[in-house]
Amino acid sequence: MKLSVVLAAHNEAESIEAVLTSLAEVVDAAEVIVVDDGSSDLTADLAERAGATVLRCTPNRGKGAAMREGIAASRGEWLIFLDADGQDDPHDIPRLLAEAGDEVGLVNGSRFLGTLLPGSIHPLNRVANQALTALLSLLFGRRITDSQAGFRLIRGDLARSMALRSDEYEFETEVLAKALCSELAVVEVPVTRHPRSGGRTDFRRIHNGLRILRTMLRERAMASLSSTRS
Ligand SMILES: Nc1nc2c(ncn2[C@@H]2O[C@H](COP(=O)(O)OP(=O)(O)O)[C@@H](O)[C@H]2O)c(=O)[nH]1
Ligand SMILES: [Mg+2]
Repeated sequence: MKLSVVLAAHNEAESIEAVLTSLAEVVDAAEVIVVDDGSSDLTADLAERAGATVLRCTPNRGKGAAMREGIAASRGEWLIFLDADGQDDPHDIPRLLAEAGDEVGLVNGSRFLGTLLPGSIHPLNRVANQALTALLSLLFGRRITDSQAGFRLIRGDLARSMALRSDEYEFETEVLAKALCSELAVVEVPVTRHPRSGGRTDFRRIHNGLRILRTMLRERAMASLSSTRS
């Protein structure tokens, strides 16, 4: 299978090399695409030195905008998404790949089915994540355990055909909602979540939480609209 790995990275100079090294030990990807939009540190140079294809975009627009650039540039039959900050463990990738069947569109790496190591999630984010995940499950009629998972395997054609518009952290919700509305299956596998190995998150709880909620409701409304039309 032709595999592309897509990572959004913003000021991740402390972790990017280790993530790419560990990735290369685990999978033989056809391409590794790092999208850096406006880091003020050496993220892009370090990623290039580690052998990744680096897309440099300016100005900084957020994780979703970066991921959309990476997806558009990708050519893989399947795409792996993971964080560049060391929170996701490339050693979990074989577990994701094992689910890549003909009927499957997206394999979600669930931290709640797996292990959240101490310091890997703020208690408030954990509660908010679980509330948003319960709402998404209700809205889309499918029990999901981690709506905000960034660690995923997705069919390349499916990802590239989604008219994605997320600029920030609502990207995860938009991709998951669109996959749930596709004809293909969404499956979940347990993954381990580590604390950040350096740097810090750009996630702003209220601002980004509201964007996630708005995206969830919009995707549900759009799905209902298109099913009444067809
Ligand atoms: N290119 C790019 N990547 C971003 C941006 N914001 C976050 N990321 C990356 O997206 C991934 C997840 O972001 P992070 O802030 O760690 O989210 P958290 O794990 O939910 O706290 C990391 O690899 C970040 O470097 C951004 O504005 N641009
Ligand atoms: Mg992170």
